[in-house]
Amino acid sequence: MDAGKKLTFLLSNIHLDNRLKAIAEKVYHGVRISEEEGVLLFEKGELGYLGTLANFIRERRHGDLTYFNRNFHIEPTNLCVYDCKFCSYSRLIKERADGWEATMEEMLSQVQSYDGEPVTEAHIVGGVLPQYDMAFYMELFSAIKRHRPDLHIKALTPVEYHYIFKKAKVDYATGMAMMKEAGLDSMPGGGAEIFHPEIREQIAKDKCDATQWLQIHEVWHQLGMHSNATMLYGHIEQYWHRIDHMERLRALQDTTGGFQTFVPLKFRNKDNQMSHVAESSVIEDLKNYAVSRIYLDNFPHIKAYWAMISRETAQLSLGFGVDDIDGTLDDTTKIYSMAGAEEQHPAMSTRELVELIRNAGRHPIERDTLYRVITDYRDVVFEEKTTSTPAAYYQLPVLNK
Ligand code: V47
Ligand code: SF4
Repeated sequence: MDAGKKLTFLLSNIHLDNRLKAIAEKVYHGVRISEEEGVLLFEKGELGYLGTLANFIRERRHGDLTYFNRNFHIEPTNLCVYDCKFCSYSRLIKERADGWEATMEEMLSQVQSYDGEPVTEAHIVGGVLPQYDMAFYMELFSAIKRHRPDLHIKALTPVEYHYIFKKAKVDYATGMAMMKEAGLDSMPGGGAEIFHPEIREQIAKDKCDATQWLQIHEVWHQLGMHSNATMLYGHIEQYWHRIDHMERLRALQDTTGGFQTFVPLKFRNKDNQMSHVAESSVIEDLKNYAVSRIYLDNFPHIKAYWAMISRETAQLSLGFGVDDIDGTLDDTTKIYSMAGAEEQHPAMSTRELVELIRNAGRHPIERDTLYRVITDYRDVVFEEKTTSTPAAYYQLPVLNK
């Protein structure tokens, strides 16, 4: 049954709660839902209902198309002046022996190691340290562009920008314009966590607040540029905090239109100061993707970051509003492996990503960071897999008589 028929079938269900039916009507007619309705979806919407609504929206926007890209991460350092309670990755400066601090040359040689490879994006993000200041990042971006002008630089979050601009005594608009001039192409969605101060102050005290995070994205969008937004969920927040978070994003997007993708990030609890907090279930993760798709009616894409939630959950999420699963990664990020994600060395070949999407019944598209199509895999056939295992391996052993 197609997504539209499923939704009309759901609307004809006489047992469905009237308030949920009213939300389904709104979704069917493309009408925006309110904050109260968003909370109600979390509280009362069961998985099948939410999936039907979210998949209807996803297929109305994208059909079966499911996006991925070829990317790698550069993580300059895991030392950080901040002390976010959920972070398994960072080490405070006093624990310097336990961390890494990459030099400009090391990061450039990481970029050079992809020479001749069809990667399209370098995602640069890490801890916050005084030596990685505005001048350092401007030189890094320029040097990457000199070496490989076509490589898209998706780098740093308002957490770093707020810190380096303050240190350099420049305002956000001037600072972001200078970053653009140096070669920055887009901003990833990190550092958003949960915007509401009631939660933010408990888990991510001292770093940029919600207003500053949103202002930096706003000035970036005003320069005609794009960015993503994340939400770290499934810890001490309540449903209304999630909706409050999405509401602030939806309101800014109404003004600028610069966000491309919303990336819900499931809290992972290994080796951090919140290890006593249980992780959310897969059902909860799927509900969260679905509500995000329904609530954020002005965001083009919803991403499931496969490295964090496992390949199987990424496949499932494609039926719950998700249309993007991030990229190849090439084992270049430690943020989630250190926090307990299933993937200890996250890397997938293009073929594996394509097959993962196809096996979920969807149509794989390799995109660049701005969602321009690089390869449509609808009719691409891969060569048969070869095996290096000698044929003799398959022979039955000769039994001794
Ligand atoms: O801001 C840190 C999160 C983010 C944990 O824009 C954790 O395409 C869960 O923003 N459990 C950085 N999450 C990563 C990020 C990102 C990732 C993939 C794609 C994009 C994109 C952006 O990681 C941080 C923080 O919210 N994080 N520790 C943890 N224990
Ligand atoms: Fe530092 Fe980012 Fe970790 Fe917070 S989440 S401690 S800002 S690296």
